Amino acid sequence: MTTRTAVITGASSGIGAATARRLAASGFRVVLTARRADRVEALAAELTEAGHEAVPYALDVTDRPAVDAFAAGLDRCDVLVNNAGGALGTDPVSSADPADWQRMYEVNVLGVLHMTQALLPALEASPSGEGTVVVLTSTAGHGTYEGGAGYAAAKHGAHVLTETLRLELCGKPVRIVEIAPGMVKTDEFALNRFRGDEAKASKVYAGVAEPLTADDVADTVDWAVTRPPRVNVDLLVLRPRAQASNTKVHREG
Ligand code: NJP
Repeated sequence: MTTRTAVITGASSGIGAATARRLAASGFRVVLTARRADRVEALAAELTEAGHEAVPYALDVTDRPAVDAFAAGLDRCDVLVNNAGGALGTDPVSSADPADWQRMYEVNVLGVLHMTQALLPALEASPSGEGTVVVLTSTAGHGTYEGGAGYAAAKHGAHVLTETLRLELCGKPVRIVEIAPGMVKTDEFALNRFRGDEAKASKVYAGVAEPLTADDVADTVDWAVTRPPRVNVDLLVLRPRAQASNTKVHREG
């Protein structure tokens, strides 16, 4: 029998990489996917060196044939962490670029759909009966803010997918978990949102004493998937203490 296996999308950085480390430490064989092969290979090597089972796989979650080929080659999947995603731009609705919205929908919503559809048969067949789908949405999936409509619309889409799937799979041995973080300071999220503009990216966290870390979020994923199979953590919202809502953040100085 192979080891309990967790597939993590977007494992090349931030929350995905931290989740891979946490789940490996919890005894999962982790399958690390992202588009940047060198990143997932390096992380897999690091985890293997530390005595864990880790397999790298270069995958774009918006490429359905590639996702299907990946799923076909997998012998087992007990946990799927749909983490790949992100934001592009902070333009108001009046002037936002529709191409950015399309890209955000493709990765944050359709990416989750592709991966979940492709891996559901394996998750339902999980030998441990612990098939679990985790979706990393956002507090932007539960409320909006000025300049955030494109990202919020996509994350609302991911939230609705998750909630609907839980209803549709009721009675089957698969749990559906949504983790919705607020402000998390990761190396690339804000940088990608502002297309590499470091000054704009660092302003997001300016004066915030302690934004969440990638590991804070990974810890909640690990906790949710290691509950007894009867326990479904429907929705876990976490924010830094300094962030009371999407629009109320305490900044020092
Ligand atoms: O972001 P980042 P975080 N196919 O940019 C991958 C949500 N969230 O860890 O493909 C496959 O470090 C990309 O890998 P690569 C957020 O929306 C965050 O902060 O190699 N993978 C990278 O590993 C996202 O869903 C915050 O470029 C694709 C990963 O996705 C999740 O948490 C707040 C891909 C993104 O890692 C992780 O965010 C919040 C594709 N087409 C929600 N496109 C926050 N940081 O503040 C991208 O509420 N990736």
